[in-house]
Amino acid sequence: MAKRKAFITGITGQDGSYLAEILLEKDYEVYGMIRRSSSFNTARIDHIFGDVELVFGDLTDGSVLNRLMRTIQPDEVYNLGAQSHVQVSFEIPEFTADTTGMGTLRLLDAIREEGVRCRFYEAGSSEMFGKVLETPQTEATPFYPRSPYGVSKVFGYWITRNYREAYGMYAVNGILFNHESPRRGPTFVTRKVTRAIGAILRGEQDELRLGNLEAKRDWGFARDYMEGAWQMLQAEEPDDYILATGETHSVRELLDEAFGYVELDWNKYVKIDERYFRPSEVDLLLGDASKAREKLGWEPRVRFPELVRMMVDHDRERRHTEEHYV
Ligand code: NAP
Ligand code: F7E
Repeated sequence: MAKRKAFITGITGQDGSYLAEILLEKDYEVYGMIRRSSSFNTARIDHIFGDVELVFGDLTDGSVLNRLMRTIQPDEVYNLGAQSHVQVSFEIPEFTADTTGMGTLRLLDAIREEGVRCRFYEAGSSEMFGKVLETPQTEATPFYPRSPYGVSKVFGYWITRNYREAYGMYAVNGILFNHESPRRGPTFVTRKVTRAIGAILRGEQDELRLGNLEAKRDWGFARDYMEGAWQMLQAEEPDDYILATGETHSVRELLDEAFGYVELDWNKYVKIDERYFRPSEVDLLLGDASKAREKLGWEPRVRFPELVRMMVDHDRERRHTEEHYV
């Protein structure tokens, strides 16, 4: 039997790299779209470079998306590409909307235009709940985004639902709460903290500048969540699902857990810096993933303390200044 073909946007990112590994283990032929960059941007997938087919493209370039859908004819499309940094989205709102919002429309429309019969996954986000209207958040909780990023993801969510309803496409939204790993980008708060701990232990850093320590997040492990994304596309009918751990912790608790693990007192290192406060903040996220548990049999395997330790262990081992993800 011919291998199933998967197409991933954002394959060079945290989630894309885990998803590519998962799909290769399941014997898919994996195509990944990468952007041209003036320096290498494939550190997270270098270990599987020979096993995946990389093609150039960009979510802002519709003609390329059409050509890629026509020539590859994938069975499953995972749209993970995005300008994914919430604070940065306030600095570059139009680019964020173009990539993170309009990019989803361009890809869906390429699939429709080219008549490709595939299943489509959209990387939705708990940032859509923003200034939350109820806690815990479920698939029925109304959205109230608080950043250009969140607003762009709400567009991505609705256009995915609209293409499902209007054209009968198999298109699903994963509504994923924060998920982290040793491959997390270095400017997200978990990785910023664990990298700083590594540098402090090596005597390379003696200060860690952070913003709001009171914000609370539902933090899980990225690989668990990419297993869930794949499971969503295997269901008989397309539907939308939350993936979350059902636990919430403040940034302050993250500091306690991470610095406590290596027996350091974070109060000696952390300085509050106004630059890291957002124009409008998301104070509390806590997800209810019962639907994914009941309908897909999905469960998060890694809990908060284990996740933090995994990341600290990775970052204390690192001997080089450049990024080494795997
Ligand atoms: P990430 O590490 O920031 O990766 C983002 C990926 O998107 C990278 O491969 C990046 O390529 C690519 N990209 C950026 N702009 C693009 C463009 N214009 N055209 C094509 N590709 C572009 O993000 P992640 O944490 O893996 O998250 C994956 C997806 O899930 C994103 O859509 C994110 O918004 C969403 N999400 C993430 C979380 C989370 O907690 N991690 C939660 C909910 C939803 P370069 O490497 O070239 O920059
Ligand atoms: O911030 C606070 C910050 O940037 C978490 C993305 O993957 O998850 C991610 O978005 C919290 C916020 O993630 C610093 O104010 C304090 O309250 O790690 P973050 P995020 O904004 O939750 C969602 C689900 C996504 O979809 C996004 O793509 O931590 N915080 N001090 C800080 N945050 C950062 N980055 N840096 C600080 O110094």
